[in-house]
Amino acid sequence: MPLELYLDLHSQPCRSVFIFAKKTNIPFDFKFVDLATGQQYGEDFGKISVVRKVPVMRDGDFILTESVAILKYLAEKFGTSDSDHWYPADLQKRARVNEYLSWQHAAMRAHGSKVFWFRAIVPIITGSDVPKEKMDSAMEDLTLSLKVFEEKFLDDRPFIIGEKISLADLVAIVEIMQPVGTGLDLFENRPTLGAWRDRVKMELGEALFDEAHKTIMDVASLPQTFENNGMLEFLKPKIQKMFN
Ligand SMILES: N[C@@H](CCC(=O)N[C@@H](CS)C(=O)NCC(=O)O)C(=O)O
Repeated sequence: MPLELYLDLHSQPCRSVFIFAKKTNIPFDFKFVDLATGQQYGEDFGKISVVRKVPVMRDGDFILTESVAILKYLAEKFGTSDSDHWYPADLQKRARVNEYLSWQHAAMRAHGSKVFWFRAIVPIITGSDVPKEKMDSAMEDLTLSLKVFEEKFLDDRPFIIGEKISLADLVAIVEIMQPVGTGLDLFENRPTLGAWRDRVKMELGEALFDEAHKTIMDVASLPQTFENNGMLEFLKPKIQKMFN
């Protein structure tokens, strides 16, 4: 039985798992979980994961949540000497990958997601723009994360661990593309970041990169989807939490 991946490509962690499985030719069944219609709260998905978030992987009887754990599982299970660079056996290179994967949760992911929600989702749900001071503060946090990314994690290297792409670059690019999907050009005036994005895109292959990011580059269709599926009321408490 092929591996099952439960995904919605609006989600950054889902895109990293999707791209990795495709790029490394791991056979899998794509199980679509439509977040915009709340499918993650349905009975069927509840049997797969009580966490009710995507991505989820099922390999036979083994079910795994958390994108980073899934990526490492796939890299370790299907890894070959040719694909070692994704999650290197070398102690210090692997530690560098883990360093980025540990840092990003509360930095790049948290800050990029907040800007995405403030620009794309909150206005749909509340009917008005996020107050300027809140937006400015969210942008400041994201700017700082991007600065740390460029200065510490990239420095003058082509990729985070050096000459080769790794899981760290993959997890970074999908998070950075989330606010970009709202029309924010984060690469403008950031030549180091832009050149790295181009290298990552080339390594992954433009077609795969674009296939994975197509839905997030079309966030303009979300308001209608939310309205059609009665998600507006449901999402309001989430938004309130964000402002507290
Ligand atoms: N730390 C988790 C985060 C998973 C996560 O937050 N998934 C979001 C989409 S990006 C989700 O499924 N949200 C559904 C919800 O909260 O209702 C991972 O890396 O897999």
